Amino acid sequence: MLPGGERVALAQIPGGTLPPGDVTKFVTPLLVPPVMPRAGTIKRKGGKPADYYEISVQQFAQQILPAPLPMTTVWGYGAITSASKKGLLVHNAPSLTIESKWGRPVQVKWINDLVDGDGNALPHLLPVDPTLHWANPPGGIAGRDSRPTFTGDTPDAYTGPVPLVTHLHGAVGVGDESDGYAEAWFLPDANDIPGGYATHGTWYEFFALKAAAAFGVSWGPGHAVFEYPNDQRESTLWYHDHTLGMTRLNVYAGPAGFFIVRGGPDGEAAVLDSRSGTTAVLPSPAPNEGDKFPPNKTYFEIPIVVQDRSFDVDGSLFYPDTREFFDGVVGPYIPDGEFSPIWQPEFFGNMIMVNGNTWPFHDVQQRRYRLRLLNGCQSRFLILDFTAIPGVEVWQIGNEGGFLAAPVNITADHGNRMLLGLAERADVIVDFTNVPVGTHVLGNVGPDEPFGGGVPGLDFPEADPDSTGQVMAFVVGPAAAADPTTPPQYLVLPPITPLPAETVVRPLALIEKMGEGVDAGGEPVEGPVEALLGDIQSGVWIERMWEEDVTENPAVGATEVWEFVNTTGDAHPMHVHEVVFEVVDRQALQIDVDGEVAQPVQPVGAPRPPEPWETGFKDTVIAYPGEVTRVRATFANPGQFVWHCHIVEHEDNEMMRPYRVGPVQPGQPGEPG
Ligand SMILES: [Cu+2]
Repeated sequence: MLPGGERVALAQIPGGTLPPGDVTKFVTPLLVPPVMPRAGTIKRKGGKPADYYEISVQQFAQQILPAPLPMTTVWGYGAITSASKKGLLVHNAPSLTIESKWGRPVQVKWINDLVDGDGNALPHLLPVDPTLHWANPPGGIAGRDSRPTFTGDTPDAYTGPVPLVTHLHGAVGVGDESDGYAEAWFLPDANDIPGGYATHGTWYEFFALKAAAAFGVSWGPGHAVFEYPNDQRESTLWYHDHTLGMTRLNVYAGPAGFFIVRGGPDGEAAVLDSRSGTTAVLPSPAPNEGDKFPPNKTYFEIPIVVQDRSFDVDGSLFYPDTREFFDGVVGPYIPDGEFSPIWQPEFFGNMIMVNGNTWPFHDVQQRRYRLRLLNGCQSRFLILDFTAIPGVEVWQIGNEGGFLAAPVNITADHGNRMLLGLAERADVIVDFTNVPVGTHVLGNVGPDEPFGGGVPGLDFPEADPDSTGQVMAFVVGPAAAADPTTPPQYLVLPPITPLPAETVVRPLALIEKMGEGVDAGGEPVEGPVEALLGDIQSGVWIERMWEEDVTENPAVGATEVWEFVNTTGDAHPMHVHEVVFEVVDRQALQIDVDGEVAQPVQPVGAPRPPEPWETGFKDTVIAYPGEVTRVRATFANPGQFVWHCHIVEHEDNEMMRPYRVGPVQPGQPGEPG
């Protein structure tokens, strides 16, 4: 573990009533998510044509666990309209992949369809803690998007209609009206919304007007229409819910999917083969719109999302309904104390789900594959471990922002292991050419607890080898044909254009707030109450809650370095909306006699350059404890966005802040119209 203080709480690997050992591994084939069908094409005078989608979130049952174990009730996105007769109107978790082309905008009508057959609102599948600063629809117009105050008893979980708002993670240059701002949520258009409830968040109407002006679209009950410009580098994005104080639960319930931007000057066609100087051949095809489902084609390019989940014996998703689950704290809970009664400081599922199935297998040939990997877990850092696959060779060629500066040989140079923080993506070439025919398991040696950096097995215990230490199996068979793809060592990736020099350096703080509670035996327990962000003035950090005014306000077009000063004991994957950034460096911080980061904050020693897989551009970066992690970004597009930790339990309880590019917008919430 890197310096930075004591680990304050151990994660609990126990889960629901279904033990991981009762779930047979490697009996379910990996789902290769098909492509989301378009509802149509929008042609605009003098503008670019756009792909148009109509996508709802619904509740349904899915066979996540292998049969004959029960199905699981989940939520997922799915198209409700298809321009083509062959389009798949399928709701699934993860959802179908949106395939987009560089320079061609995508417009989506996002629909909250969490209603039952009678049109009445469905309650949440999971326990919603109403004591956080959250969407709070029952608060009405005056009390929405607040931290409600309670008197008397500790409140029970919220069971009313569910707010949703979709964020496209990795979308660069998107208008703020389309970014899925956490206070732009909306309830389903249900028959039975209780009187006095807010049906949408604080920013919904302001953004509805902006969207109408920008794209001529109209928002209404239960839906919003967002547009993504897609003029960023070719890259792997993903879409998921982003509702204030509920993201951890909404995402755990299922709604998430891949969104791939292809083409452009930094796209696949610009990857060269160094032997010939001509365009290289990467493993393909990926699924296409119009492919059959289940597929009758073999795919050599596959998106893979790894998520952790726990289940009860009836197949339902398990997520703790009491703080006690985390660290034994039974109170005092709000309003008698400062602990939220349900919120978990972190959550670690005790099973691994890949593309919507626990521990699937995938038949592969002795040749190269391109895998677009995503860590979609709640709090779990993954260290994907290829060491049990003899003869495999793994090269990383891309990350969140597209292709790296150069391919990275994970096998030869990095011990055949790949660290993947929450929401990070890795575009990898996995070469099975020399892997013996048979079944081989992709492992995980990341911890079953908060991650602080360091070496598996040395600085922290590796994940349980019988459960979360296994991810999926590759069943290797002979190649059906010669492999036409370019060996990764010959790949010349598109040149990276560095950002301009920064004009502002902005020190920012990652903070954990501890509280004093008691366990069931009445013994005192110290535990996390919130995770927080803050700014730093004269080397001293200042806690900033979500409700406070914007403190990060880059000018339009400014290039800034943001310094994530991690004062906590754990690593946090920091995500900035709207931009991709360069990782500049990391540097140790002066530690005080108590082992805490000293104030005033003082970097010590030589800065450490980014890791080889952090070249190019990223949208999420691991900020290690006791270090400052510096990133550089150009803020080209005005508007109101957020930056936050992507441990979704942290994000939901204050580890997210609004930021604004450019001046206050006329008519924005909180400002005179
Ligand atoms: Cu965090």
